[in-house]
Amino acid sequence: MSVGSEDVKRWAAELEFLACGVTDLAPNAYAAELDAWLAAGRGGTMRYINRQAKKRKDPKLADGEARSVIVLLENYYRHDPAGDEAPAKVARYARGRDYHATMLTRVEQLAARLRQQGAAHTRCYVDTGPVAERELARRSGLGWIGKNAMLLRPGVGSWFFIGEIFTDLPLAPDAPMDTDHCGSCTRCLDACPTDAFVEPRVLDATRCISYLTIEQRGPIPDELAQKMEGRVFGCDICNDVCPWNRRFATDTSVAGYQPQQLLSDAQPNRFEQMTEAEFDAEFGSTPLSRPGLAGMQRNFAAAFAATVPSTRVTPNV
Ligand code: B12
Ligand code: SF4
Ligand code: SF4
Repeated sequence: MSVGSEDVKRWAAELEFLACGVTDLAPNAYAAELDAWLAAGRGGTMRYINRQAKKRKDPKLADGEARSVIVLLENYYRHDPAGDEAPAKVARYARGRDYHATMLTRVEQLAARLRQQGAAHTRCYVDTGPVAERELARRSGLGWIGKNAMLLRPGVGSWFFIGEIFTDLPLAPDAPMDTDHCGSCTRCLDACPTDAFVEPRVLDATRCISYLTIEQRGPIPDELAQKMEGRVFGCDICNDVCPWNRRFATDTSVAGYQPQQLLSDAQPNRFEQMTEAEFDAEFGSTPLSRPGLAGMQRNFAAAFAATVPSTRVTPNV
């Protein structure tokens, strides 16, 4: 049986992915933008992006056996007022189990089906691969790049992850989405507390609370710490204010994104007393394991620096 793009999309819908598109292995049309971003130091200490730049600019180098890329979107949104209002704020995407594993397992289910139907080669990525995921999604017709740098989808918004299957199946590519649905809106640019956008669609990661709390090693500069307002892991502001999300966000059907208690309980400062073993037991399978215990202690100290004069965090924050 020969597999076509429509078959793949039908199977993706059966697995309850939000959307599925197909693209080819052509070079990244925004390679120059990636180079400029890296050259300006916008990626800070995320040196892995420099190391992977060639592959990010040319998907063929990421996977020489593939002939098509299937791009999948996975809704992770859950109405969660307790998490939204918690004094210690964790970004929405990180309130459940580690999304890499949750989504990758589901992407691999689709890849297994492709192999049953004749694919000899499938390689799956969710966030961890040397590929420019937003650009692959844009050019497979799944959305446009908003002024907040996110991939947004008409009628959906941006509360989703992006994953891919590189495969040797020769699938018909979708037409890219080249339209801009932001119009004259600038809400995300205006709302960013650290002025991290150099211009629309260009984020200086070194000023972004998401980078500072998850990726950066070492202390968070005071000037930026003053703007964190309780954000101890990631930041959702430029997504929260977007009218597309306000209008269209709907709860995901995927159980793995169910918010866990995490930090929305009564003891938001408990990292102060925690041992490494306790942290691993409680947070080892969540995204909070990336900064680790020392990183979370640093984040709390910074996030409450405006209200707590010392580096110790008091119980009533
Ligand atoms: C490094 C990284 C970060 C960094 C830097 C983010 C950034 N904007 O560059 C930090 C730690 C700050 C970060 C934060 C977040 N991230 Co992040 N991150 C990544 C990662 C690993 C690489 C991104 C990258 O290469 N950045 C460098 C810039 C230059 O590339 P880019 O953003 O991909 O932009 C491409 C296009 O926009 C295009 N382009 C550039 N200019 C222009 C102009 C026009 C007009 C057009 C059309 C295109 C275009 O060129 C670039 C590629 O060549 C990707 C996964 C991946 N492998 O791609 C996830 C990823 C982008 N992150 C994701 C998420 C969810 C987040 C957060 C929401 C998490 C949070 N709540 O804290 C925030 C959002 C912050 C924001 N507004 O971007 C999702 C985004 C899903 C989506 N709907 O877009 C991804 C795709 C992970 C995933 N698999 O789902 N992230
Ligand atoms: S995630 Fe927060 S800090 Fe980063 S660009 Fe968006 S609003 Fe600014
Ligand atoms: S807030 Fe406005 S400008 Fe920013 S991404 Fe959403 S629609 Fe575009």
